[in-house]
Amino acid sequence: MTNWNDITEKVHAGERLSYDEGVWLFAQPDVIRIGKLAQTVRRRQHGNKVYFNKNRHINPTNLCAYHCNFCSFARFKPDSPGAYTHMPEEIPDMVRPAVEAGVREFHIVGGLHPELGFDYYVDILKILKREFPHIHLKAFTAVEIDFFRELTGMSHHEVLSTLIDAGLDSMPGGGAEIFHWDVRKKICPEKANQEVWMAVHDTAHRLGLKTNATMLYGHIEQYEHRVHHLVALREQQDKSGGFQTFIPLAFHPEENNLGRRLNREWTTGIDDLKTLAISRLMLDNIPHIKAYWVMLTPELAQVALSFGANDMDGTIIEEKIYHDAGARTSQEMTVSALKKWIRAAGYQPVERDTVYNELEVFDAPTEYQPVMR
Ligand code: V47
Ligand code: SF4
Repeated sequence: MTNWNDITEKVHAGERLSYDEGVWLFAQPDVIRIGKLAQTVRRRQHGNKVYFNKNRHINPTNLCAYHCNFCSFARFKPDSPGAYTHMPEEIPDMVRPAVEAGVREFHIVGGLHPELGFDYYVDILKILKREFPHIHLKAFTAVEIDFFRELTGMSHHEVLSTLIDAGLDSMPGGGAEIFHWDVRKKICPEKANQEVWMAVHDTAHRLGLKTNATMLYGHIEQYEHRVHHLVALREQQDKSGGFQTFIPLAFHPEENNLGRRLNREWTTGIDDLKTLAISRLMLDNIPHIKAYWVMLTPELAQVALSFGANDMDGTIIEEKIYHDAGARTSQEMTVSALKKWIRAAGYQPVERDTVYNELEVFDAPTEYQPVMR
């Protein structure tokens, strides 16, 4: 029978937790105890450091050929209220102020445009790389890559190679949602399934790209589905090794079918912390766990740093996916605010680039600092 003593011993010995142990942990009400265990792992791996970066999100279009039930961002017709498409040549001027302010990464994801072809996406990378060669382009989820395969008839390998030639440097972790088909068929049946999502990341890793992974939780899934998801990622990482960060994504219920039709609600802070902590415990081969402040709120992200997370994401500047779904957080965080949140939680802020080279290690907090308001 699974019990705290065995799990604690395994965590202290650096041994891998099983699927059953993951499910058992989710069922435990003692989130502090789960957090303490996750913190043992996090401190062993990263000491007192918390990473952030200077990034800017770019969502080129919200027109989408798919209809995911949790999505509040997509529009389906060019004349639908709020629908937009930025053409590639418009984008540099949109993002220039961020570049001038020192941003080092563009995080580029968006809708699967039903009419524009693959060249639209290739051109976005080419133009941004030409204008801003020093900026890292972290672009397109595995779902987008698979959509490009469908558009062009090319293989994932050919699609990714073309994008790398155009300037792609790494890939974000979106589109993973919940892999288990019992859930996936209800929330996003059109999307690349588990096997395809994994195959894209496998190909990316073999082409030398680092990628991230996510899990969208807090909608219709059970704990078993979450643990199945984590174990699937862990197995893929054993094979291809290129995942660098895992980001649990809390479902936001406004303006989407799941929120409206099924009356799904916001996740609770306790579930958010538990999910982060168990992710840290289960994913023994993925180095970083991100507390995405836009989604969690900076306040909860700060607490998450003591529940296994070691990364806060970055400055972001413009965020649409979560704000369309009801997020009340701001769109942007300055570097000095990020540093304050991190230091006030008792950690040492470290500015990183996208692939975790340390760019600047800031002073560790020496005394308690009240959080700025
Ligand atoms: O794939 C969409 C999720 C993802 C909702 O790699 C929603 O560093 C909650 O993947 N409620 C895109 N979540 C965001 C993403 C991401 C974010 C930050 C950092 C990184 C990274 C990746 O957002 C989608 C989907 O899973 N999403 N709608 C919603 N209503
Ligand atoms: Fe389209 Fe992505 Fe929204 Fe699904 S989650 S409807 S693929 S924009």
